[in-house]
Amino acid sequence: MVREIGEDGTLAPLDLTTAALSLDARYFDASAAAEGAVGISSLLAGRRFEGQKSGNLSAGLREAAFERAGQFSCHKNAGGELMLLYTYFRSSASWRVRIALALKGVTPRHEVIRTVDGEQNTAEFRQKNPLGVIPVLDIGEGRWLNQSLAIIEWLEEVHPAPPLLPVDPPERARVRAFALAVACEIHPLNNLRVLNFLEQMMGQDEQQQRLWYHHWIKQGLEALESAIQNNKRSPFCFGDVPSLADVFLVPQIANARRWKCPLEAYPTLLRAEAAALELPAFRETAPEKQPDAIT
Ligand SMILES: N[C@@H](CCC(=O)N[C@@H](CS)C(=O)NCC(=O)O)C(=O)O
Repeated sequence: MVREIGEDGTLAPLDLTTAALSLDARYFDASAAAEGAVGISSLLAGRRFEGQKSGNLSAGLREAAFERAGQFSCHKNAGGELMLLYTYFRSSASWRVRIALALKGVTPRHEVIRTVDGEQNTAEFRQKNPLGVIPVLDIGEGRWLNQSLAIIEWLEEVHPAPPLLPVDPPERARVRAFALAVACEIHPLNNLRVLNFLEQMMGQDEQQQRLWYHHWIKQGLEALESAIQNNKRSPFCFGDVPSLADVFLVPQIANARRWKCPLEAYPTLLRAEAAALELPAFRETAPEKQPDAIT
């Protein structure tokens, strides 16, 4: 049993699950996480433990930490295979999952589903997701997860560090509401199949589709901007570390930019986007960095 020395000198058992939950994303060490370690030694550094000096972890404690953190590792399914993400470089919903996986240090294999060619509509793919949309995450043993938010919340549960939701329940609800505004209010109206329907079934030309897209983006982004415009100080949507809100925001902004939507009216969103894109988990998972990207 390892005991932590509190500021007032009291001793408390060290709960490594809680410790890992409070891991600050800035200290997240992706390479350590690749080994299942989740950067836990940087988490524990600077804290005081019974019988040892601050910042000087005993081999025993380090080992215990790594062992505990290893239980969070979900790179591999029960059969020892890497998880498989069905993705497409331009799919913003898939990008959300790519970001979340990268933030957690989880590296699945990728299988490309070219939605522009209708590969999501094959009977084989619809077995994995009857709705015929990506992303889908194959976690093994015939289990496929769909809906980016459900996938990311699953990931959050099995791989809690670094956390993508704040600790405070009302704040958690605000962050979720922000992500849901993207997932349920903005993105579905601008999805490929909706735009295809406008064109093919309703005879709307490109200009009319653009009008549709711009209208719903403007309405959605205005609401998101006002949801966080009181945040004058912290770089990300809801604080000093990226959350679910940033994971959903960044791909949506990129999508809006691709459709040439004016974005100057959303300075707080753009600031959060810039902060997120400083991080490799956002930058390296971007559409243009994907092997299937069309140049
Ligand atoms: N709400 C779903 C949306 C998934 C979705 O619409 N994916 C798009 C790509 S971003 C897709 O597969 N579209 C195919 C189509 O519209 O036919 C999620 O968050 O996972």
